[in-house]
Amino acid sequence: MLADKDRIFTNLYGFQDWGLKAAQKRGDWDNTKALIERGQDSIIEEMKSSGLRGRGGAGFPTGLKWSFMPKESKDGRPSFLVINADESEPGSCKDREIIRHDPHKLIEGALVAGFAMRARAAYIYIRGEYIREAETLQKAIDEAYDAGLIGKNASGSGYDFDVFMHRGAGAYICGEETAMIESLEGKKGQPRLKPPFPAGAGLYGCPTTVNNVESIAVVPTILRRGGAWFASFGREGNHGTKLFQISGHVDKPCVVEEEMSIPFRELIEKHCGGITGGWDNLLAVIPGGSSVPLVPAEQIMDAPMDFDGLKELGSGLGTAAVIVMDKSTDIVRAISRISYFYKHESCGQCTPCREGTGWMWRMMERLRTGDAAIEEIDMLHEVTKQVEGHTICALGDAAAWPIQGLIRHFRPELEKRIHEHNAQFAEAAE
Ligand code: L3W
Ligand code: SF4
Repeated sequence: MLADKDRIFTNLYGFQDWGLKAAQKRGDWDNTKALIERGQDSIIEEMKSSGLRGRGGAGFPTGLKWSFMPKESKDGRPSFLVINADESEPGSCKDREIIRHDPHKLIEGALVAGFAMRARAAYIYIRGEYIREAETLQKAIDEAYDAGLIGKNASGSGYDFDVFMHRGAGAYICGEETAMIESLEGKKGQPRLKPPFPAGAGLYGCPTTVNNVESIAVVPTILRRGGAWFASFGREGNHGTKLFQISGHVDKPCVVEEEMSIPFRELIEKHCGGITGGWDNLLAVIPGGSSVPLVPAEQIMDAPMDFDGLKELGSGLGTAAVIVMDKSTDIVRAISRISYFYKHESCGQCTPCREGTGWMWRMMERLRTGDAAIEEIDMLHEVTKQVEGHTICALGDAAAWPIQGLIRHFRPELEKRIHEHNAQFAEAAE
């Protein structure tokens, strides 16, 4: 278990004030100028050595991503950092806690990361429903400006750097990095085709890096304590500390910072007081937010909670939003509800997703009630395969994978419902 001295988010539960003075007492903004004076290349190398992988779901190596940004400006074009605070993945609620209770970690991280990428400014795109969080964040940004920590000659470093907050308007798809860029430009939030990646052509056509809130908020601590310190946690290729968000059928749902790769059982025992009704009552877990396939109880128990460990189980760490379901769960209904979410949130610009998400949800509803033919299970699986990998952005995959997970692990339950429904129908007809 992670020792208190190794926690980055020391005010995660808001026991102390989030404001600048209290944040400084906790170590934030401590000689930020010295961090900047290390120079861009040195900061990027330190981030690479930390092994930090993006905390927004995809797990792309952060230092490597920053290194894609140009060292020289072409045609006088500025570079930008965009921070993804559009936390909308069902189950995810960690970025919210950072913004509520530790906003200065994010703003200081924005400055240092922005400097490392030679960015002119950071845009923090915050989920529209996070009304109080947006108020807190804006106040924290204002405090940082007033104290000379950001803005002209930020923190006395000689570097000019602005931080702007932009509120979303409630579309899940704006969490996809290129849809977010479109939305920031004032357009309809629809994903762009990649490549080009944002590092080549992003906000207003300028080089841009989009990073998740948690990825940026850990940067100052990594630089102060060293990449090797961060890399000392977790397994090879899965380093660092991580915010896990555990919801569902546990005794105490919570957001907690833990060592990457902690086994699932230990995570739940130590922080959540166990599974409701005991371990024998566990049915399945969605370990990384609604986009990743569920893992049945017997497979998840001793699994390391990290990118590679969960990938081996056919699932993923995603945002580490761990949704625990006990045996009282109607698992077919749960996945059908997730299907409805993706159908609702599809931006509609590519056919496999626009049409496929509706098809998948309607078939899921038929399977939920059992009012389907046995062959429709394979037919639905086939539809998920037609959507997966055939769309502009990852929403198509995210809609397909939970259903594939259900069919892989709970086919007998689907068949049982159809047989029971047919038996009832036959009985009624007699
Ligand atoms: C330059 C290359 N850049 C990749 C960059 C790319 C992006 C990052 C990862 O989806 C996942 C999705 C959800 N040159 C590059 C390059 N990059 N190759 O690296 O890219 P990618 O395409 O692997 O992922 P993505 O499209 O960003 C994100 C999953 O996250 N998810 C949850 C999302 C939840 C939220 C939320 O609530 N805040 O976002 C859960 O699993 O399904 O698979 O920056 O540009 N050659
Ligand atoms: Fe839009 Fe869906 Fe296509 Fe993504 S996959 S661009 S959400 S239609």
